[in-house]
Amino acid sequence: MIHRSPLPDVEIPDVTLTEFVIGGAARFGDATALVDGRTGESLTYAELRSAVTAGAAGLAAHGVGPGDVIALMSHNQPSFVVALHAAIAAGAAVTPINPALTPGEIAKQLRLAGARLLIAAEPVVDKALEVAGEVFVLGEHPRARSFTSLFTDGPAPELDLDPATSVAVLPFSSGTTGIPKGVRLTHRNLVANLAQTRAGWRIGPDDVQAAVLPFFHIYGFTIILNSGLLGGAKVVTLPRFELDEYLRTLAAHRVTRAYFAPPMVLALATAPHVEDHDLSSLRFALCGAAPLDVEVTERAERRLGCLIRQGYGMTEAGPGTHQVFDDDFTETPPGSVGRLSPNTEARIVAPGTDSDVAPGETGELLIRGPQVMDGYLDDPAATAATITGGWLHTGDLVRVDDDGVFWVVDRLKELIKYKGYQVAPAELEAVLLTHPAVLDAAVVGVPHIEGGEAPKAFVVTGDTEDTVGADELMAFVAERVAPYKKVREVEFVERIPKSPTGKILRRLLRT
Ligand code: 4UU
Repeated sequence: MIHRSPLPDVEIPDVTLTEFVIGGAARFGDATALVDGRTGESLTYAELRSAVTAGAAGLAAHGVGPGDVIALMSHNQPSFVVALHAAIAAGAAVTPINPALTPGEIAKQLRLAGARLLIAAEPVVDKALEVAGEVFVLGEHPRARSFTSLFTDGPAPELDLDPATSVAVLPFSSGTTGIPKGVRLTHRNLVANLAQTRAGWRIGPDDVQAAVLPFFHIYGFTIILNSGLLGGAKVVTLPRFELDEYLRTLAAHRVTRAYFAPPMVLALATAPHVEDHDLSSLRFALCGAAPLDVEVTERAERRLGCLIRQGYGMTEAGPGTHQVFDDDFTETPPGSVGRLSPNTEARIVAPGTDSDVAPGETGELLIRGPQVMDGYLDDPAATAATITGGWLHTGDLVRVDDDGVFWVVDRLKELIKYKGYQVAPAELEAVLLTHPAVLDAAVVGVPHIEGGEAPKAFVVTGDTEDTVGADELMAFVAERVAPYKKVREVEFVERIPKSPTGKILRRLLRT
């Protein structure tokens, strides 16, 4: 059975992402588009548009154009947005990089993405210079040219690109299995997802969006940043989540729409002094990227004075597939992820089969719609395993009720989510196997208070068991991966359970 959205299909304009998102900037003119919540630095829509044009013209003069990939590594700040849309308006695809990555991890993404230059935030320029050929800095740095020094007058380049086939953004995701892969999101994928979500959420010039979740991740990118700009809202950026600063920012900017990941909701539910802040402007709060406990949600709602509902999606779907629409925000049960977005179809199948489960039963969610990625970069095998007959395999177990409301029940895929960030077990296993004492290794997610879940490694050391301890192995991994990917528990075992074909049987390790 194919499930469909209760909303009618929306039209998907045949334009580039940047034209769609800030092409209409003239309508909002002198309204504030972006404010740095920490420094107060701000840009109006008119200023954003002219900075993007100057940046695009400058990049084009520098030789950047369609077919090129530009890497962007920064925390949330207004200049991230200028660089992002300038690169896209120059015709390039942008691969966003998490600034927490180690130099080795950054080098790998640059290489896989085929990035020709890297635009980096000032605090991570030194790391960028270790691994990238050409680095521009957002801000100033003694060893790197500033991105704004590229700006030139003159029109943005005329682009001859097909929005349906040209990649706009290339985020990395491990999907249902394996190591992180470039996700080819075309202009059309992202324009579609923005048009789809707009149908369910009324974001307008009176709205103020709090943007602390990172723009380098698809949730921050599409749902928070670009949805906000499309609607003409004021987007207030913060570089990281610090509870007191966050609450002060909500109050000072009279934020109307807040976007959370589960650790933020947990912090709001348990921290003192939340009520000391005037949060009366808040009308909408969304949480996504990982499972959220209903009891924690209710505690946080009472202190915020605003309902919290969940969003769901994945990088490979640009990301949104389900929404709690503004119109049914109150009635949609907490704990659910709402209904299908327009132009989005779903099936729920028995895992590993192509058979639909009986109504109300739990199974793997498959998604079909214009937001589903064009495929993984340079990986036809992974693409073919993930999209079959036009259906994207989410690797999530869900059920749907009679009202068309979906519930995420469990995760079938091997992916671990630490604070909502992707951690790919295969990546950590590969690191562990480079340790001389490790004969075999398997990594699974285990419950973790702060992170929701965290990586635990099962390790076979054979005869050398006495010479390598858990702490040493954890330190070995920690030196090689970003902090959020750290292995936080190690168990030595005699062997790793595997299927006859050699696949790790992770379910057996999790119990
Ligand atoms: C249980 O995390 C994301 C996207 C988050 C998102 C999307 C639309 C948040 C709000 C929104 O409106 O993308 P990825 O690719 O990093 O991770 C995708 C995976 C899913 O497959 C699922 O396993 O993250 C998990 N996930 C969730 N799990 C995402 N949202 C939820 C959720 N409950 N609400």
